[in-house]
Amino acid sequence: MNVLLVVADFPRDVGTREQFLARPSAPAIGVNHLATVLRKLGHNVVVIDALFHALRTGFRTRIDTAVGTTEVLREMGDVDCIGISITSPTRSYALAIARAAREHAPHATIVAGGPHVSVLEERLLEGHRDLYDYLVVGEGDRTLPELLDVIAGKRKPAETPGIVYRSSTGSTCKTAARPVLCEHSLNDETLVPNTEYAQYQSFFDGGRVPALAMVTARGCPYGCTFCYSPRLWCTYRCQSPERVLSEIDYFRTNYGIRHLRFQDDTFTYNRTRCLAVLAGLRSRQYGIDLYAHTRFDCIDEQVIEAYASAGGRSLYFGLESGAADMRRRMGKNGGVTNERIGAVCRAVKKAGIRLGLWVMFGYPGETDDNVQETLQLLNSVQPDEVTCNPAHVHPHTPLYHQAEEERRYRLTDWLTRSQDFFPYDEASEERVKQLCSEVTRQYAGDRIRTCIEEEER
Ligand code: B12
Ligand code: SF4
Repeated sequence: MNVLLVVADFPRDVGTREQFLARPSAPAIGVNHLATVLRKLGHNVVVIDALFHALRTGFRTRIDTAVGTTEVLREMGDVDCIGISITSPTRSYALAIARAAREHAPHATIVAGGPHVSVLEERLLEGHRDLYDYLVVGEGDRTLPELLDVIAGKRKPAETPGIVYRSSTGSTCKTAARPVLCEHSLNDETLVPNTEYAQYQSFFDGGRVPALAMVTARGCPYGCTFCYSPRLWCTYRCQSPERVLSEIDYFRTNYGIRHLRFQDDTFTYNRTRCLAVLAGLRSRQYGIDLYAHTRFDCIDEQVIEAYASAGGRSLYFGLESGAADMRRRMGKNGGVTNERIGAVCRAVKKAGIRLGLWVMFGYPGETDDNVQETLQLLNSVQPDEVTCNPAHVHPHTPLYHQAEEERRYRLTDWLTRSQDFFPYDEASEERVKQLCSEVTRQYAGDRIRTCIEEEER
């Protein structure tokens, strides 16, 4: 089958210029992985990754995804299936892509997948009956190949778990949930040298250095109130150290990668696995620079040392607030004190690793004193990079349920309202954005600072 997979562009009203620039540039792992799976089954697949394009050019150039889709559809000729990957903030771009697809490939089947689809499920189909033919809820690794069989008439939709579709009578049907991939499958089935990466060889941070981004675990065992990851992935599952190292070996040998960004939600969560991966990397002496994300309550000095000696360059932590009470409200960092946070930050810096922090302003209940506590903590630990976000509500998170109870938002708002993001408190949004912008700028890392300076020249 001829398949086009499209990743919608980055949302435009995310907040501040600095926030945009702070994004790491990395190809969309999920869609490229799906493309590799489909190609292995003999399908012809083209990927448009508009998010990556925006990221790698520091948002200086953007692909209009709908226009891009139209052009690629013309080049591809007959297309059987168009798959669109959607997050909640990119849902309006996804609609534009679907409209372009309907117009220029009227016979193609349009399938939507990704986090936003798993949030709204059948509501999304009911809201856009003319645009989407099928929705894939949850992981697409097994569902999408089966769905192509459905489209080819080789399989019945009702017998395909994990989809939403319209029956012949026009009613909306949802099949049984697709079980998530077990760890064994994560090791086996996702052992696809991601051939798509060939086209991304020099993506990293807009530079020319061969690099790789990997997600070596799915799910997060924690429960931060603003975060959709735990619900999206259900349970935490990780690939074995051997599996992780074999993929790195592959990309080192074939593409000479020199940077590696672990996009796992909490890279150090499984301490034994993490130490084994780091020991393997250290012994290989590839000299690959590592970037990873984690939390203050699942890291210790030994892991920090191991990370540094395996090539660790940057570690990013979700600090979110300098006020212990706010962190507690956010379900963040399991009671870790400011003293402990300070000690971890010092250990990271002492090991020669760049310290990156994620901070959130405008969370419900945050006072001016809380903001001052955050600024003081930042001042005392002197991070190398800070990325600030306003408190945005994403559907089906605990924060959303709070907002829903307070009658701020309903799930259907993500169908009817056009803004990309929903600030928890719309009245303070501009002030919060300004604060985010100032703090990100104050601690801007070299890459962000260069982008800002280039833009201002
Ligand atoms: C890496 C990452 C980023 C990178 C993206 C780099 C890149 N080019 O991919 C950066 C830092 C730029 C980023 C930015 C943002 N992100 Co982000 N990000 C992630 C993260 C940590 C990993 C994504 C990933 O690769 N996952 C692994 C792959 C395998 O999963 P996947 O892409 O979802 O694909 C699977 C399924 O969803 C499905 N699928 C996906 N697409 C499709 C398409 C079809 C047709 C089908 C059938 C199936 C399918 O099948 C895939 C395989 O199973 C996730 C959290 C997470 N753990 O997933 C958040 C996450 C996706 N981001 C999120 C958000 C909110 C954002 C931002 C809005 C943050 C902000 N405030 O600015 C921006 C907006 C970006 C955007 N375009 O939407 C949310 C989305 C929530 C929602 N309701 O939509 C998530 C889930 C985080 C969270 N904890 O809530 N992000
Ligand atoms: S630790 Fe990170 S990924 Fe996990 S629930 Fe909290 S914010 Fe989400």
